[in-house]
Amino acid sequence: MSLIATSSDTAAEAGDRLVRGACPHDCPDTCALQVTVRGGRVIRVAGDPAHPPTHGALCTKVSRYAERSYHPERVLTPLKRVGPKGSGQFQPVGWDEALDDIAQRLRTIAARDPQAILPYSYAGTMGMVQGESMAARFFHKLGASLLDRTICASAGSEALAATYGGKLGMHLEDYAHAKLILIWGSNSIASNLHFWTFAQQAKRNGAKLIAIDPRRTETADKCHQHIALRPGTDGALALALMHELIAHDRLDHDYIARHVDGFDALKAEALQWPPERAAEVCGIDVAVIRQLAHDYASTRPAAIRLNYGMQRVHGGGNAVRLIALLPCLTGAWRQRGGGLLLSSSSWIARVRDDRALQRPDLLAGRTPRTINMSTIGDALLHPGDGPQGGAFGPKIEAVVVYNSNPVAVAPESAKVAAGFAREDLFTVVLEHFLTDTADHADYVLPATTQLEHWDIHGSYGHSYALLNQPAIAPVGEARPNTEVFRQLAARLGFTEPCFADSDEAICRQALPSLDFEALLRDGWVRLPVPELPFADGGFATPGGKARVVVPGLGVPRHVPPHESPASAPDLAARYPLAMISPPARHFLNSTFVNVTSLRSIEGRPLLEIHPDDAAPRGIADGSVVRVFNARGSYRCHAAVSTRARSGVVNGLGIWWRKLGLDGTNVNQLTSQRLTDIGRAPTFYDCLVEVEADRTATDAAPVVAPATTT
Ligand SMILES: Nc1nc2c(c(=O)[nH]1)N[C@H]1C(S)=C(S)[C@@H](COP(=O)(O)OP(=O)(O)OC[C@H]3O[C@@H](n4cnc5c(=O)[nH]c(N)nc54)[C@H](O)[C@@H]3O)O[C@H]1N2
Ligand SMILES: Nc1nc2c(c(=O)[nH]1)N[C@H]1C(S)=C(S)[C@@H](COP(=O)(O)OP(=O)(O)OC[C@H]3O[C@@H](n4cnc5c(=O)[nH]c(N)nc54)[C@H](O)[C@@H]3O)O[C@H]1N2
Ligand SMILES: [Mo]
Repeated sequence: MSLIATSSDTAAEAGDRLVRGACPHDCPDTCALQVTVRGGRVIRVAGDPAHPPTHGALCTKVSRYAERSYHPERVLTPLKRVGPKGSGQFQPVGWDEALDDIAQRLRTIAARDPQAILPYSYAGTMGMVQGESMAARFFHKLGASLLDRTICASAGSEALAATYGGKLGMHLEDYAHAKLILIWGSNSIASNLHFWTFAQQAKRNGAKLIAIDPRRTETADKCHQHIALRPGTDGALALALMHELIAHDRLDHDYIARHVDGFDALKAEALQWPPERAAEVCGIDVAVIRQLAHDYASTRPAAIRLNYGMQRVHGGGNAVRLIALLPCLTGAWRQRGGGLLLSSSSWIARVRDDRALQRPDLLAGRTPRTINMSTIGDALLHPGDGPQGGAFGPKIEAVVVYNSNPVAVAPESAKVAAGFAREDLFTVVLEHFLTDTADHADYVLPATTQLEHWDIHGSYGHSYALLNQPAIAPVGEARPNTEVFRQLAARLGFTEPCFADSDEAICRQALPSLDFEALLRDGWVRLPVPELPFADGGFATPGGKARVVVPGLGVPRHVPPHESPASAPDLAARYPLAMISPPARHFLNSTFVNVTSLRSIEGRPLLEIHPDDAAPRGIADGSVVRVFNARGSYRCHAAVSTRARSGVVNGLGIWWRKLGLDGTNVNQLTSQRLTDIGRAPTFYDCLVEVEADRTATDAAPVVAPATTT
């Protein structure tokens, strides 16, 4: 901690403290923060100029982090439910009363079968400490059901790991050296801003940027070319590119011979995909595919920034496998600025001590069932007839939610909300705010924000580790997640010493080989990673080669969407439009929706619809529409715009349900069907119909946000 340097917006004063932190949010950028504290209050959150990925810049959202932490609606005391389930009616209670009662309820259920208790968490914070450390220890010792954390990235991650042996790829900084960048299934300006800086550097040095995305995003606007394919057809496009590389002999035969396992099988598959066939499937011109293959084969260095947006469809896993093989066929990995990045999270995983953090040994030989978070609606409502079949086991009697807002973010949310509304379900939610999920709690426990607790972070988009030191004391009566699980462990009589570890001690346990003093001093350290990861092969697979054929997965192929006019014509006769629901720029999933300054930039829940689809339906720009399918109906405002391609509508996410017109959001329409690999949700594989809502007055939300009574 030192005196802050003078800055343009907030002049430093004597006595100001500068605290080093890390952005906790679920974003590939994981920025290094500099937090200025004056008189015990945070007055400024800025990016660290010395951290190469952050280079002193923050996104609009996180530069408002103090506004979020001091938000007047923040939950500041434990709350106990006083109204019907889901009504969001609570009264404040003391911590001891809340924890005693929660411990008693969990003990009673665990005495019958601890698997009736389910932790539900995701990446509200990506911190290792406030994520799965004390919480994992607690649930392991309890013997609770395990959670399969699939809601975001498991299709692509498992596919990437099947191909390269890990979630490994190009270094973020090296994109500046590329001469061609395919920005594939990613709205980088919205969701990966610090990558965009390097892409712009490349652009200034003459690189061509191509966006491959059904939506004309703000990123696509700034690329040289935009290829608006149909959702869920990326695998077909990748196969046609391979077809062209093979047909015109643009392969790096030496790289393939030494570093690719199973090329002949891939070749046989790709030769089934002449560009004409893919053009038909993808809904794009054949000349576009030929040109793209030519550009990719003839430009050096050629980089791909793949993001998770393209794997939220039935064939998402196979599509990632195919795209990940492209730089292996052209030898793009050889040059700095060539290759691919989807996720870099195996770099941090290699130095993280998960056994120390999570203590799976506390299971003591028990093997609890695993429940998929992406089908939580079915899991809460229909044990026995979900994808788990008859082996589901005991009904879920208690859910402890932290770092997640499933009622808003999980698919088919009518079922999720109905599940959380079960009167016989005991629900505890650790939260900053009364989210849609917290509204369904029996107890809401006030959690600290990143300004108030210790944590330690890796990143899935760069190659550094970061430490977050608390800048201020907890606001109100908030407590770190870890402290809640420590206290519950004590009440349940768990006496292992690990339940007494402090948060700072857990930070020190997490990455034992890194220099903790350097983390304390600088806030971040670069991980021990090779300069050019696969320039000379060295994939992390058993044989060291990139894999075409993977045991259990066969040869990668194009897997069509569950729901599309081509793959489900009967369904498409009723619901002819494909809907995708990518993130809105000023929200982070459902986080920040309640920050007024950010919500006012986004305006209101929108459905982008192409003029050719709007006109025959009599839909005017700004009017209220009803979007529906067999799973549900959702009303929002139409944005008639060529940001949508014809045949595809874009429902920008993820609004809080209670801030929507009918107390619903876009996940009312999405399905619980899963991807080909990784058991992940298929948010962007969803047919709908849209009609003008002639009864609607253009009114403000009819459901007011819940308040504390
Ligand atoms: N501002 C902001 N930043 C975020 C997030 C956020 O909500 N807001 N979310 C964070 C999270 S949780 C994650 S996982 C990461 C990555 O988050 P992602 O959800 O991958 O976000 P995007 O990079 O925006 O990628 C989505 C893009 O994929 C496009 N897309 C949809 N379907 C298809 C398809 O079938 N094929 C192709 N080629 N493209 C398709 C969408 O139109 C959109 O532009 O970003 C993080 N960053
Ligand atoms: N239709 C549609 N649905 C989607 C997506 C989409 O693109 N379209 N994207 C999907 C993706 S990629 C993801 S990753 C998921 C995201 O789903 P979630 O991981 O559930 O993310 P958020 O909605 O941001 O909710 C995180 C919650 O954690 C809370 N939180 C933050 N920090 C802390 C903390 O330190 N302690 C505690 N106790 N709470 C904290 C926040 O207040 C917030 O309410 O949503 C998925 N859902
Ligand atoms: Mo995500």
